[in-house]
Amino acid sequence: MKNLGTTAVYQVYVRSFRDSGGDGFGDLPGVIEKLDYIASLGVDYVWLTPFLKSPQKDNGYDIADYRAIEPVFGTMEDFERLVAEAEKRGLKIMMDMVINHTSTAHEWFQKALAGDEKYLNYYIFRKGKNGQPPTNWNSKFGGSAWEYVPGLDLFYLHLYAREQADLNWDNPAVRKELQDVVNFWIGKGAGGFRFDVINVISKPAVFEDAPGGDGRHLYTDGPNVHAYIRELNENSFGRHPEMLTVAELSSTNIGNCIQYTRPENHEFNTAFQFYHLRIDYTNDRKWEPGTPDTDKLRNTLNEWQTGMQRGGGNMSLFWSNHDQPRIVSRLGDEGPLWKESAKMLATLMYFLNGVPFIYQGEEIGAMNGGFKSIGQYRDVETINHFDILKNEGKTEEEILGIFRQKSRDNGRLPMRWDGSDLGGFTRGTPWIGLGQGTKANVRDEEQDVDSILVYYKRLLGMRKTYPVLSSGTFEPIAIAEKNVYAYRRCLGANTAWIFCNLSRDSLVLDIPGAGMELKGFRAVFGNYADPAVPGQAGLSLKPYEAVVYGNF
Ligand code: TEU
Repeated sequence: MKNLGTTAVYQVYVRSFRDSGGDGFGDLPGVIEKLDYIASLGVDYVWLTPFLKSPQKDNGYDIADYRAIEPVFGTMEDFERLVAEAEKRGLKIMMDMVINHTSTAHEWFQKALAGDEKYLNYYIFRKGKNGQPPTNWNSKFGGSAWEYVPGLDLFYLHLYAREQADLNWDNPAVRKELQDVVNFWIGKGAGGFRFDVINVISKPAVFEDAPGGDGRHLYTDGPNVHAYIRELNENSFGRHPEMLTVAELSSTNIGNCIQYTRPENHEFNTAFQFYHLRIDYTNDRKWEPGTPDTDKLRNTLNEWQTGMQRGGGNMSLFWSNHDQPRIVSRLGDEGPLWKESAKMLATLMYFLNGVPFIYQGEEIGAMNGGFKSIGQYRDVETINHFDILKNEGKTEEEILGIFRQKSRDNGRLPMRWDGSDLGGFTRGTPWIGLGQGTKANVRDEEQDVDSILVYYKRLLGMRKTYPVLSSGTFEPIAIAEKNVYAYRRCLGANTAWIFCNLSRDSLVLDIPGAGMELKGFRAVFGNYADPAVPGQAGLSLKPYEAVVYGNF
C-alpha cells in the first residue's frame, strides 16, 4: 500500500507543457520527452489534464468521447508509450476524469437531442417555468445554468459552460457507463485518477430557486454523493490499491472532505479544497480586485489541517493548478525577492500534512502573464466575464486589471524550458502567448544550485527522508505577528518547527518559550544561507524567510 505522506504528484497541463509536433499545442509525445525532467523532481505520479476527444470549449473539460484521444494531443499508441516510459522511471500516470458532465458533442447528448428517451435520462432535462428556466441558478462560467432546447421544449442543466451538460447520476445506467470508462483507462495502464468537480454529481431531488441564483448549497455534496462514489470505487479503482485517487471538491466543507478521504470509507485517497486560495477574494467574489489576507490564509490552513487530522481524512497540498493565477504573483514578490518568496511559499505549503501536488512551472517560479488586451485571453470563463463585468458597470481598464490578477489563463501559459523567446515550448505559434512575466526557465535553473527548481527537489527529498515531515502530526503555533505562518510536525522523538515570513520586511518573532524549546534543534532547511537564529529577543526572520528547525 502506498504511503500517502511520502507521495508527491506533478500536474501537467498537457496543452502548455511541450509541443513535439510544432502545431503550437503541447501533446503526449511532448510529455514523454520531458519524463526525465519530471522524474528528476522526485515525484511519484504525474496528473495529466484532459487529452480526450473534445471540442475544447473548456480546454478538454468538455469530453465528447471517453475512449478516444483528441488528435491534437496524440494517439492511443502515444498514451501507451507514455505509460511504459513513465514506468521505466518509477512514475505513474494519473488521468483527469471529467464525469460530472460531458460535452454536448458527446454521442449520448446528441441522441438525447434527437429525442431518444434512454439518453434524455442520461442528462438533466426539465420543463421550464412559464417560459423561464426551471430554476434561477447561475452557471459557474456566467449566465443561466439551464439551456433551452426548442425541439424538445425542455431545458438541460449545465453547471459549467453551455457546452458541458451535467450527467444524471441518479440513473444507474449512467453510473455503470462511467465505471466502464474508469475501468477502460485502468486497462490502458492509468495509475490513478483526479476526479473533476466530483462533489456536485448528486443533484437535489427537487429543483428550486436559490438566493441570488447561487445554487451551490443545493447541489454541493448532494444527497447521494458518498453512495455514488463508494459504488464507483467498489466497481473500478478500489480494486487496485496502488492507484492514487484525488477528488476535486468545489465549495465543500471539512466534514464532507473527511468522508471523501478517510480510508475506512472507500471513496478517494485525498482531495483538493480551495478555501486557502480564496484569500484574495473581495466579498467572496473572484472577479474583483483583491489583496491577500494572510490572517485568513493561516486560519484556513490551520482549520483544515487540524480538522482533517482529527477526522482521519487526507488533504492535498497545493498552491496552483490550471484554474489558478500564479502563487508567486499572488502572495510573493515579482521583483527582487522573487526567488526568496517562491521558496518560502513552497516551504510553507509542502511541509504540511497531506499530499503535495506541484503544478508545472511553479517549481521554476512562473508568474502571471500580464496580458494587456482581451484578445490575448483564451479561457471561456475569462472571456465570458468580459461582458458580464462590463454590464456590471466596470470599465475595460478595470476588467483587464482584474484579469491580470485573476484569470485562469495566468496559470496556463506555456512552460519555459529554455531562455529563447518561445521558451523551447514549440517551434510553431503557441496557442496562447508566453506572457511578460519572468523568463525563468528549466535549463537555467537546473544549472543554478540556488534556484527555485533545485530548492523544490531538495524539499521533496526532505519529505521522503524524514518521516516526521511526511507523517508527523500537525500542530499550529500561535503567533501574534500577522505576516508569519508557523507550525510544528511531531513524530515520536522528532519535531520539526516551520517558520515562514510572508512579508517583504524583516521581523522579530516573539515566540513564547520557543527560544528554550528550540534548544537542541538546528536549522535543517530554509531559503537563506544564513538562517534565522533564535536570540534573546526572539527569532529574527529576513524578508520572505522560511526556516525549518529540527532535532533530526
Ligand atoms: O474546475 C472546477 C471548479 O471548481 C471551477 O469552478 C474553478 O473553481 C474555476 O475554474 C475557478 O474559477 C474544474 C476544472 O479544473 C476546470 O478547469 C474546469 O473548467 C471545470 O472543472 C469544469 O470541468
